[in-house]
Amino acid sequence: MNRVHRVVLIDIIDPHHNKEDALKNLLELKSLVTTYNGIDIVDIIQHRNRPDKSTFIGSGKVIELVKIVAKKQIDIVVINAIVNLSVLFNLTQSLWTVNQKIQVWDRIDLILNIFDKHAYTTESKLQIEIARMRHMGPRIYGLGETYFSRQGGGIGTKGLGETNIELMKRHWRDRIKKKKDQLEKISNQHLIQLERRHDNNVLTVAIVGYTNAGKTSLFNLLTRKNKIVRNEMFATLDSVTGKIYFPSHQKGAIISDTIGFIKDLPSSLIDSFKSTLMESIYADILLHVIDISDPEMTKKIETVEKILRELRVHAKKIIFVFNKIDAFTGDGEKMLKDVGENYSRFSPQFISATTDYGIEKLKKEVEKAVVLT
Ligand SMILES: Nc1nc2c(ncn2[C@@H]2O[C@H](COP(=O)(O)OP(=O)(O)OP(=O)(O)O)[C@@H](O)[C@H]2O)c(=O)[nH]1
Ligand SMILES: [Mg+2]
Repeated sequence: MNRVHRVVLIDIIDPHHNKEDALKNLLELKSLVTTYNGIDIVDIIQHRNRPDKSTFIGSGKVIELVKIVAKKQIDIVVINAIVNLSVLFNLTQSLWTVNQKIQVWDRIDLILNIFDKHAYTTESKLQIEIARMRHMGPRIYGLGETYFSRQGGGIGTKGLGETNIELMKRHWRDRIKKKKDQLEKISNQHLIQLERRHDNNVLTVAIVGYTNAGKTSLFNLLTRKNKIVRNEMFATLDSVTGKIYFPSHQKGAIISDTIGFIKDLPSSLIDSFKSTLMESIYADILLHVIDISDPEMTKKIETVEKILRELRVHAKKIIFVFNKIDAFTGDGEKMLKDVGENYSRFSPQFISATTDYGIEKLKKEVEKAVVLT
């Protein structure tokens, strides 16, 4: 059995941000970290400051962090931001003095490590490997440079370090290329499948949305499948497809469920997952599932829309599916008015995937879209 990792979270808050936002940010980070499993959050450093260029938290806080890591036997430091790789390198170096196995993760590392635990197919594993190599590569050169110049420096052979770094870079590039070629083969098979569907006039509906919104729950309801539903972020990592039938119409459709989105996903990471997201990119109709009981709903809708734009989705019709209506506790009338004002072009539907509320009506709406498309 692996022992539980002891973690310290670092969150730098811009002095201009209000306290409430900072708290929400921290809550999301906490639920992300606990999704990883086997992690114990031992300490949290929340500091109001501007990010420092070389250490992110500033030299004073680094001293504090070194003490915490030593005293509380921390294994992993998680930074709630996407930071420059040199920052991760500098922090790792400072912390080495007290723990030579210390790991410093930024948000991308954290997400990739979570993905890694939930990846089952060759495709998602390859995508993670490629994303990780892209993210890790420069850090390894960083270590290499310090290490090799120290080695070489003493005996007056400075050139040695440089050659080795070049070799390492080339080796790294070759490995990425190999993995990419493997992934491309899988992507191409997908494309052929999508084209075949298109040629046969089979319509496709894709379920998309923020992570934990209830996409898989809805997918299971519509397809009578039994995919894993968990109160966890990124429970789903691959795309799965099923069939949806309509009682009054012969024309069924293929429906897919896929990985959820989250804010601050760098484009490179989204890019790595394009193979998995292909079902969503080429779908005719999108069901954007939204957790209406979430106070952060509006921001999460924006995040999902932004990512859909980045992916250049082809859908001719997008339906907003407001889920978890059973858990909604706010002012119902106001909510209906707001949704009507802001999202009426997305044919808003209100459902509860746990109580079945609104599912029949949603199906009719999807059927209408399928018939019209
Ligand atoms: N109260 C309530 N909870 C729901 C509803 N639909 C889903 N949930 C819960 O929300 C959590 C996430 O559900 P999933 O279906 O796994 O959500 P997802 O969007 O597929 O999540 P990821 O795959 O992790 O991105 C689970 O704990 C579900 O039981 C609903 O209508 N009402
Ligand atoms: Mg899911």
